[in-house]
Amino acid sequence: MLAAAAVFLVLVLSGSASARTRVYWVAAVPTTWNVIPNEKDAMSGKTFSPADTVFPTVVYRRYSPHWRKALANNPRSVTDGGLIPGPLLHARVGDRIVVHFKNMDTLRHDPHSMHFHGVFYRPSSDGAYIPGFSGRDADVKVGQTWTYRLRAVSDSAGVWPYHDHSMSMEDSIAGGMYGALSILGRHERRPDREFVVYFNMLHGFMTIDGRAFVGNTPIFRAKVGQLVQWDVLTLGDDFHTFHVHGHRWVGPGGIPQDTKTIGPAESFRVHWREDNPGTWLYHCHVESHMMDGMIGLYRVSR
Ligand SMILES: [Cu+2]
Repeated sequence: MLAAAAVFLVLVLSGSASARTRVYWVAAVPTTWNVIPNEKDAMSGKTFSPADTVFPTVVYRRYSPHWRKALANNPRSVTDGGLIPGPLLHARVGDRIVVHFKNMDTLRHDPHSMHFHGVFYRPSSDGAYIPGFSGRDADVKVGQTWTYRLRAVSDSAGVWPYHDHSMSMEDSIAGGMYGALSILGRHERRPDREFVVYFNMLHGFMTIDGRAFVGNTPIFRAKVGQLVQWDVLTLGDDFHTFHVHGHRWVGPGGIPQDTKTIGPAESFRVHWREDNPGTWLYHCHVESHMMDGMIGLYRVSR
């Protein structure tokens, strides 16, 4: 009887038997980024030189505990493995998320921060610069650290952006300093494949995950029968239209869709059970954006 009461008490106190604390270590770091590593637009045949496509910038980077070792932000299968976007942060409804952040911006020497959409937090984890109100969470200077404490609550399931909201926010976002949170419902099944499509203008090109044109943007891969999830996000000033060839998903009201528009700081995820093998295009369907680089390949094998 006493044991049963103790178990009950533990369950009540923890909220859920399966709730976890997810701990991430992230830093703002300088890097040299190439928007078009193969220096080519495969569709038009136009070529570029590194003078057009390579530039120094500051991005979010995943680290091992206490920032001992710089790590890859994401697996190749999720974003093509580069440093744009930042680490994909995973959680499940009920979890606590702890993000330890360090400013290592020795390029611009700007203050930075992290501001998260979609989750519960106190003002000291907001990361947004508010004159006279905000604290160090919004103004992490070079060499300093801050810990953001977040909770994935019942209305957090979905995909959400995070980004710099310090005084240097505009330059930071324009330089590729953004990432995504991917939060599963309490009992939701994990997809077999997860792809992040981050639409943004970068260095004058229209990019997906910081790259422009087929052959540079991520090549996403899946197998027939797999549950695939596409996480679609954008920041900056433009609206985009997400489109994947040869596939449809179920939209609001149960209506099938193969396009969905997205505005600045909006985000969504779509799912399907893969059933159509082949090599397909995914792209922004705003025509000029597609021609300026927002297009990539999706390969489905049997
Ligand atoms: Cu677009």
